[in-house]
Amino acid sequence: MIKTLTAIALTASASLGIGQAAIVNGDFSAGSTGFVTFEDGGTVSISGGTATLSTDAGLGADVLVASISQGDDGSFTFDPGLLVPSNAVSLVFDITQAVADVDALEDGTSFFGDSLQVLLADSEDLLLDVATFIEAGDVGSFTVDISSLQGRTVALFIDLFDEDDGFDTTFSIDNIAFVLDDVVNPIPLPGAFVFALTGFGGLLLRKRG
Ligand SMILES: [Ca+2]
Ligand SMILES: [Ca+2]
Repeated sequence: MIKTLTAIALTASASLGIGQAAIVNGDFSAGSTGFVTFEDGGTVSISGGTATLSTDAGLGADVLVASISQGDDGSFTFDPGLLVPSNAVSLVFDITQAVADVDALEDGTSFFGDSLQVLLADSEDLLLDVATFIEAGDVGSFTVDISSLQGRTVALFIDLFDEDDGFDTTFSIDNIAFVLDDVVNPIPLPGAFVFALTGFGGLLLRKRG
């Protein structure tokens, strides 16, 4: 009986804290380890614990000019994919730089501005993909709800798009991580039961004393 009560009490008092599971080298402290890099009209620089993607002067052959990815080699094979923990609630990352400079080689006629896309692509269902677009000036910490991707295999893409907006734009990203909900099915206890447990513990203490 005592063992049962102890087990219930421990479960009930399980931590409600939030923790993070590492995406490999999400803080870029190990350089480009864990990431696949792509450049075609843009430049990727990973140094000082930060990844920086910049559009080059002029336009690339495609609007996608640079990318870093994890969980895929850029050909959407998802091998090896990135497993989203079953208790992951969000993806967080910091944008520490989002600066636009005039690009005289662009016409500036595009309706769209240069942007950085942070994308979690689902390996089986495009409709589950979660994407966020960052534009010039968007510095700060971002939190993206990924509860729809719990337990699924995905790939993380940080994609830089160079539009014909008259600017070259540089983005720096850092501290990419999953945020986990640590709660493991807590059992709600009625107040009277908690009171009884506390009293029971007190009795034990007095006996031992
Ligand atoms: Ca450009
Ligand atoms: Ca541009």
